[in-house]
Amino acid sequence: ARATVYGYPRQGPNRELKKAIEGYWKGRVGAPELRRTAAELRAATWRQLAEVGVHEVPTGDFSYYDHVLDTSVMVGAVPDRHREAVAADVLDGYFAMARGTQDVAPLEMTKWFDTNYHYLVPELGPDTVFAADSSQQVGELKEALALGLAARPVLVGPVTYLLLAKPAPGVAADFEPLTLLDRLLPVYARVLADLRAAGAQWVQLDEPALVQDRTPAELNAVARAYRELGAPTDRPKLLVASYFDRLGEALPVLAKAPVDGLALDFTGPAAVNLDDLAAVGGLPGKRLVAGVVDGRNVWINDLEKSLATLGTLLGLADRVDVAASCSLLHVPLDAAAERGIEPQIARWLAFARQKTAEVVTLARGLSGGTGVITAELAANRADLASRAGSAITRDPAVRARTAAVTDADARRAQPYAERAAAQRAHLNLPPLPTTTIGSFPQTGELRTARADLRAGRIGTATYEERIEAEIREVVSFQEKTGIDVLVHGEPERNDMVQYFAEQLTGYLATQHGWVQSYGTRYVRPPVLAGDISRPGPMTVRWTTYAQSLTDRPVKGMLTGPVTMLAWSFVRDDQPLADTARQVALALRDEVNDLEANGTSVIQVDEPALRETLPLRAAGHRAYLAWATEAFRLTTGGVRPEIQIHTHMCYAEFGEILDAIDDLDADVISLEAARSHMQVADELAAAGYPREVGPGVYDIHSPRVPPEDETARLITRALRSVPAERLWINPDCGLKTRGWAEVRPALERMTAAARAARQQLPAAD
Ligand code: THG
Ligand code: ZN
Repeated sequence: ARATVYGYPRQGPNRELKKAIEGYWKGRVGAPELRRTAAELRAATWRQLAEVGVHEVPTGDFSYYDHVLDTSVMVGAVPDRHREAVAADVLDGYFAMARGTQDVAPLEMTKWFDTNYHYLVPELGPDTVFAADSSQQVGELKEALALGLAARPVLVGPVTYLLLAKPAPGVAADFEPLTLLDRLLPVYARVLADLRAAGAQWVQLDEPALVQDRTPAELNAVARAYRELGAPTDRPKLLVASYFDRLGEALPVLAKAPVDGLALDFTGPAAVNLDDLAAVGGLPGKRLVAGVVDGRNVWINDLEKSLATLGTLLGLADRVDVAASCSLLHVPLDAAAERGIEPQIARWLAFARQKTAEVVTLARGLSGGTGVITAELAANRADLASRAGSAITRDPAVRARTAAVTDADARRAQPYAERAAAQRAHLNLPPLPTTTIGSFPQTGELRTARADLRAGRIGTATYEERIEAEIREVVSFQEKTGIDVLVHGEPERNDMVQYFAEQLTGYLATQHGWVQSYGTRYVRPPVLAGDISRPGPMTVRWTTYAQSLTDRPVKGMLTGPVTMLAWSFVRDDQPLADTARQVALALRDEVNDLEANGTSVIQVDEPALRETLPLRAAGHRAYLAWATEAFRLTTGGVRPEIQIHTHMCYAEFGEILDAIDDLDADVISLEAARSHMQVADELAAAGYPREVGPGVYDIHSPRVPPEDETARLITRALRSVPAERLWINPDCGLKTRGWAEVRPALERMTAAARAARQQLPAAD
C-alpha cells in the first residue's frame, strides 16, 4: 500500500501566494515574478510531500484563483465577454474572468459542495465550442517529474464539471449543461493523451458531484463518459475520485466502467461506502484509493480504527492505497505553526501536514503490519485518550444543562399573533419601519485601532473610547437620517464568528490557520474544541451604550448557532446537533442578558442556514430539525414584547422556506434587491405569516441606488407582503462599504420609506 493526497493548501506557509497575486493586481509584482513564486511554492510542497513518504504527488491542484476556473480554461469554455481580455493577455484575461473589470462582469461564484471554498461557475450554452488547452496541466506535471518525483495529475471530472455549470447569460434558464457531454469528452480525451505523452502513468478525475442525488439520466451520462474516456489505448490509467459523501447509486456504475481505479471517502457518514463496495463485489482488477483520514476537519485520526477499515478493504480490490478523504485544500497548513494553543490540546490537532503524515503511517502499517508503526500507534492512542478524558471536551455543567433542555425551552411562550400585538404596543413603530442589518463601514481608523491594541501600542481604555466614539457617530447619523430601529454598528467586531468564538469557553482561535475561501481571500475559522459555555456577557456593553444615547430602540446583534458551526471547524467526537445545542444555550444567555439590560429588539443572524444543508436530500429533514431547534433555543427565553429578528443572505431560499417558518422569528430580513423581490413572492406564496424585510438596497455593489429605484422595490414588495408586516432595510450589513456610499443610500432609503407611508391607505 502507498500513501497519496489529492491536493494541498496553495497559499504557502506565510500566504506568499496571496501576497504575490494581490501585488500583481496592484502592479507591484510582475508576471514573471508571480509565476516564479507560484512555481517555488508548488515545488516546495511536492518536495515536502515526497520527503514524508507520499508516493504519487498531486499536480494540477494548484491554482492562481480557482481550479474550476482552470478547468474552464482547459476546455476552452471562456465566456464571450472575456474573450478579448484573454486574447490580449492570458493571465489578465484569467483574472478578468475571476474578478471582472471596469467593463465586464466576472463569472458567478458559489460554494464548492458543503465546504467553505467557493468556485467560479462555468457558463455554458448550446453554442459553446470546447477546445483542449492542456498547457497548465502538462506544465505542472513536467515540473514535478523534473524533480524526480512520481506525480499524478488531478482534474475536475467531465461530469462534475458540467453538473457545476449554469446556462450562460442569454441562454434559456432550462438549458442543461450535461447535454454538452458528447462534445466535452473528446476534449478530455485529448488532455489525457497529452498528459500520457508528458509522462503521466495515472490521472485522477474528481467526480464529487456523484455523491449527490443523481437521476438515472445523469448516471447514464457517467457510464457513457467513462466508457468513452476508458476506450483509447494510448491513455494514462484513470483513477476516478469521489468525496464528501457516499458514492451511492454511482458506485456500481463506476465499478463496472473501464477505468483503472476508484478513490472513495470512508470518513463519517461516507463510511457506508465500505458496505456498498462489498455489495457490488468489490473492485476486482482495480486500484482502490481509500480516503480514511478526514480531509475537512482539524482532528487527529483514530489510526487503529482506520487500519481496521483498510484491512477489510484489502479483500475488496486488487491494490489498496491510502489517502485523505478529499483535497487538503480545506484545512490549514501546519498545526505545528500554532504557538498560542496549550500543548495538551495541540496534540489533538492535525492540519494538512499532520494529516499527510497520518496517511503515510497508515500506508506503512497496512503494508508492513502494526509492528512497523508501534510507536505511532502508541502516541495516537495516548492523544485520543487525552482528548476523550479531558475536562475541556467534557464539562459536566454544560452536559447537565443540554440534557435538561425541553421542547418548551425551544419555543416562545406566546404564539406569533399575541407577540406581534405586544411588540406593537411596546415598540410603537411607524408602518413600514426602517432598519439596517447591523454593521456600518469598518473604517481604516477602526482597523488601525484594533491592530494598535493587539500590538500593545494603545491600551484597552483608549481602544474602548474609540469604539464608543464610533458608536456615537453611527447612532447620531441614524437618528438624523430617520431610521426607526437603530444598531450600534459593530465597530468592535472583525469576523462575526471569530468575535463570539474568542469570548466562549471551549472555542480555540488559531494564529496561522488560514483556509482559502475564494481567490486570494482566506478565513481563519475558529475551532470548536470542547464543551461550550459563556463566562460572561459578550455584546451587552456596546448595545447598552448605544441605547443610552437614544430614545429609539437599538437592536442587539448576535451570530446564530448554525452559522457559528458552519464557519468554524466542528468537533468530530459528538453529533453536530449536540454542539449546536451547546452553542445555542450560550447564545440564549446573551439574548436573555440583552433583554434584562433593556434591549427590546434582538437580531440573531443565520446567513449559513441554507449553505449547511446536507448534500443528499435524505439528510435534509434531520439537519433542519436540529438547526431550527438551535435557533429557537437561542431566542425562546424572552418575553413576548421582545422582538426577535433574523437575517439571511445569499438567495435560493426555495428549499428552506419551511425551515424559515420554523425559526419562528418575529422579523426576517433577506437579500432581495438583486433578485427583484422574488424571495418576497416565494415567502408570500408559501403563506409566511410573520414580518419580512426584503432588502431594497443592494450593498454588494458600490453603486448608490436612486430614490425612485428604492421606491419601486418597495411598491414591488407591497404586492406580496402586506404593509403591516413589511420592513424597509438594505440587503446585508454595510461593513464592506464606505461612508461616502452608505450616507446617501440610507438617506434615500428612509426618504422612499416616508413617501411610501404617505401612500398607504389610512389605518381605521
Ligand atoms: N466568516 C467566516 N467564514 C465565512 C465568512 C465569514 N465563510 C463564508 C463567507 N463569510 C466568506 N467570505 C469572505 C469574505 C471576506 C474574506 C474572507 C471570506 C476576507 N478575508 C481577508 C483576506 O483574506 O485578506 C482576511 C480577513 C481577516 O483578517 O480575518 O476578506 O464572514 N469565519
Ligand atoms: Zn447578509
